[in-house]
Amino acid sequence: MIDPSVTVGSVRLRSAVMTASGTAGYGSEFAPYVDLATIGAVVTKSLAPYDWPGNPAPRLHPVHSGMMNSVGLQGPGVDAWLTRALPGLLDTGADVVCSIWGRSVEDYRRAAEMLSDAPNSVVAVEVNLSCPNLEGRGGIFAHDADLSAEVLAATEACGRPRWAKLSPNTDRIAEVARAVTQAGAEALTLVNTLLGLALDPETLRPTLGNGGGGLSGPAIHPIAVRAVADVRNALPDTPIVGVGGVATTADAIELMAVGASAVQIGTALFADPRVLARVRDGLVTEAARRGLGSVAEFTGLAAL
Ligand code: RRO
Repeated sequence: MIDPSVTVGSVRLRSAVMTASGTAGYGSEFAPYVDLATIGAVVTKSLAPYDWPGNPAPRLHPVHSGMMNSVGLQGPGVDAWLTRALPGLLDTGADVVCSIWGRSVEDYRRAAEMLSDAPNSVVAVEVNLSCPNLEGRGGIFAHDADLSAEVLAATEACGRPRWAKLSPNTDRIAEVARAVTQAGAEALTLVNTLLGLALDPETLRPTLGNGGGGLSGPAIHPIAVRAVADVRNALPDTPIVGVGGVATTADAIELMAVGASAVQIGTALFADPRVLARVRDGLVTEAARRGLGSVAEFTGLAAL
């Protein structure tokens, strides 16, 4: 028997496969397609301490090898999520990672405080420092190591492990990773989307309502693999959750082999949410074929 479970720092997950924030709703939306109690965790769309309307439509647009999005952080806020969406999600038996965002350090602090009494099945908080679609705030938090560290230090009140989600739109990812780890992040989620722009070929106007957006999907997979490898090399003791263009078992193994303890699947869910179960099972099958005793043994297996 192959052990399918993995650990991300102090958090034990039933499977190495999670949903990626923003691609599976806030609640039990995916329960009709996959038994949510058998995946690693459901990671929520990022929540602020207040409700937020998001960006004008269109918010999603398919491109070669991936997808562009500019959802603009739409959400009901942490309190409304705790009372309206979380109970139904917990009924599925899922473990949950709550992703939070803010426009200021204070916002992140408030969002974290609101989670202090959340049920134990909210096993971690993912601190999203890397949304590409937030304007009027002077850029992406995760491009500033000091500011990112300040945010992490401010989120301790959530009372559970914090994973810092970082941006691939910088060559300083290892520097930011070090800063947030020293400030209290137990793990790192690598990576968010890449800044992109796509035009309608006829009108030559941006395809998304907000202009540019974040690129995700197979196109960014090698970028995610590189980011995980670089950060693992710089911080070998910090657990990493790999995310970026995972659509197959081989993609997941690639991220784990360069150092990820677990993976998240996002864009591929739009085509078929059952990819979660396929990769969950594929990791076990592939571990057996390679003579491993557990899925966790894929972590760091790369011959770099
Ligand atoms: O809501 C979004 O537009 C969004 C977020 Br919060 C994020 O972290 N990454 C992304 O590609 N889109």
